[in-house]
Amino acid sequence: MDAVEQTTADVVQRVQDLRKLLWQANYEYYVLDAPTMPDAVYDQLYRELQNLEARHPELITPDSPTQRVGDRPASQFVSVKHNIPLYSLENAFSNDDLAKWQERWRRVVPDVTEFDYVCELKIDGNALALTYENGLLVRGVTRGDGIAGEDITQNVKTIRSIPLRLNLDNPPPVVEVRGEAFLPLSSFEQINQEREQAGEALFANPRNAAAGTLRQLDSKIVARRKLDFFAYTLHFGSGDLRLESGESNPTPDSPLPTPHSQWDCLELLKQMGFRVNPERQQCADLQTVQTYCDRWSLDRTRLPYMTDGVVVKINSLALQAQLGFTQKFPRWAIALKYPAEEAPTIIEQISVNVGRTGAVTPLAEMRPVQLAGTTVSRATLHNSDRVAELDVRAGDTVIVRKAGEIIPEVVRVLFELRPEGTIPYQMPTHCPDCGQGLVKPIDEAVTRCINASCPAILRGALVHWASRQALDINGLGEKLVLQFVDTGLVESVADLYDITVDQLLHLERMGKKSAEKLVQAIADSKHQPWARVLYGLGIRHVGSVNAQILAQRFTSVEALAAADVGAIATVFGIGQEIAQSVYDWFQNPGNQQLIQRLKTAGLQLAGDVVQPTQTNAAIAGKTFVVTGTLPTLKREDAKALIQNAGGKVTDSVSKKTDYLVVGEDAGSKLEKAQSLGIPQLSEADLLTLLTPPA
Ligand code: 1X8
Repeated sequence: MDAVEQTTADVVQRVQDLRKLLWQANYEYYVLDAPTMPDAVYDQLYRELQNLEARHPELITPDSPTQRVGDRPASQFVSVKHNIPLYSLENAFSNDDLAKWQERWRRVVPDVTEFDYVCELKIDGNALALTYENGLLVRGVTRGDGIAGEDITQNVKTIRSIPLRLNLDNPPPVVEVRGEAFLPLSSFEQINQEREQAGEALFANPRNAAAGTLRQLDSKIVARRKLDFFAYTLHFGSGDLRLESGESNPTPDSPLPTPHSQWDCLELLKQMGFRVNPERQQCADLQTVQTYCDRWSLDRTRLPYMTDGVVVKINSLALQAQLGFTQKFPRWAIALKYPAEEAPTIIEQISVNVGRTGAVTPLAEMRPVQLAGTTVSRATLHNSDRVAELDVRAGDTVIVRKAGEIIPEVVRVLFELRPEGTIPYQMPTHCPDCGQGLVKPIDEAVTRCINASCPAILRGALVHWASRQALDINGLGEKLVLQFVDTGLVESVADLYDITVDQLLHLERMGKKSAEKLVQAIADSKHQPWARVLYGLGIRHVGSVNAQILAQRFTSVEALAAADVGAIATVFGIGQEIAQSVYDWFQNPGNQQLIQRLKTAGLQLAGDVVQPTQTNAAIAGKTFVVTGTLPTLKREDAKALIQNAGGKVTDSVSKKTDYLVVGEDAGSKLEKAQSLGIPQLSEADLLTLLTPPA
């Protein structure tokens, strides 16, 4: 059973707590323009409340956040009713949702066999409706609640990418253009910097900064803030929908071509002088749509503006008109959202894990939740200081985050939802694996088990030894390692090389074939190069890159073991702390013995590392700038790798920069590189370049 089993009284409480939290979030979002709750978290808590209310309709109250249709515009601006409502889009969260959507709309028009889609990026901004009369911009209105918005014409006119006059010789009497106003990331950062200096509250994200800017009463301030706009729909006339296929031009003598598709509309908008997002794509089928979405869920980090998904539209306007709208959404379009990176869930228990360095890490065991496309049920709490800082307890509702490749972590506790009777978490005083007392140096955040023969440390060391970047022993995973250690078969990494097929046959679920395969895989690992062996030893601060660098300079284990800290630290890219750690490791008699045994077993403890410098023309002599957070490499490591391959690394982007290596949250350097047309590399691209041709 879950730690927090819910009775009816609990349900009443939960419903009330959820409402309070959502009210507060709404207030922060709509009134203060300073939200603290991520949208994905809001959506999920909202859905939880909706579900509870569906199951207990007697609990629904008229003021529940679920009962609100939309928000009214603020009072300072004049409210304007839209001629055509600004619909919101139905959301899809998976390819499955997308396929269901296609099935659904196809059932409405069973005779339609030929169709295609247009994919556009979903800009995380603020929708605007712009009205042009006889080619002149006369009104700009926010989306508001979709029925009525605020007239912000003066502010709209400050957006440089919105034409004040359409680029048409014979403009139709009335044209309505819709699109998304947004703040480029660089402008957002600049505004927040200025606000910080002025001691003002920061905007939580570019969308809110844009919303706050559009609702500024002083349009001079708006003008300074560099809002931008992408146009995406086009309506003729003041009333009903856009042209249906076959309908004549709105002004018969105008040279305006009649659009028959969304694609035509985008082209026409461009012709009329609007900025149209360049990443749009026509897609013949859902397969192509999915490829587009997959690509942009990754590549979006390279864009100088925020997107939160992909909008998929049926291309044909005739088909769009045939399908029409539901109560809330167009049937002919859907928004595929990028997988959420933050979500609320409930902590069932806090446990600890002892790693291969003896570091004791508190772990949150949680109700499984979907994050960034995977199911997450455990998250790291890092260390006891962090647990204390978060004040996270079993039973708490928390927000967990998983971005891309990053390990899931607990971001914060929703204290409003804390049940009665929880107790603060206390780290264990003794190792859960070997029972020895744990140690936490005063000046360190990490609690450690320092028992060299602790089975947890041994297990970690073995898993690391067998891992892909180390000795790459196929078939030796966590489950088997657990058995090796529990049965006492393996007490050191070196013991792996003495294991026989017969010994393996005594283990659970181990057949002769797999036993032979494993013994062979272990034997094969003896051919792995010295740099990998060095990495496999698991010396603190010696990741695969540092191992590579060290093995390149010290071409045998004897040379490395004989070097003093100073000699090690002179290697480029290796700092004092790393050097000390390597030196200390080799001073330990247990480690010296391990090296002797590995040598006897026949592992490669010497050898030249391939010198990419000599063969790698792609890197040598080129100038690189590294920016943002890379998925696996530290920025310093990436720089060291480039320099070791003969490349130059500088800190600022200029015309002389050959490549920009870009990670997440890249800022102004990325913008500058884009403006100079400097090619960008992902970490994967860089590693490919670094790999010397075979
Ligand atoms: C909202 C958005 C649309 C598009 C881009 N960004 C958005 N935020 C687009 O169609 N290119 S459409 C839309 C809506 O209909 N609510």
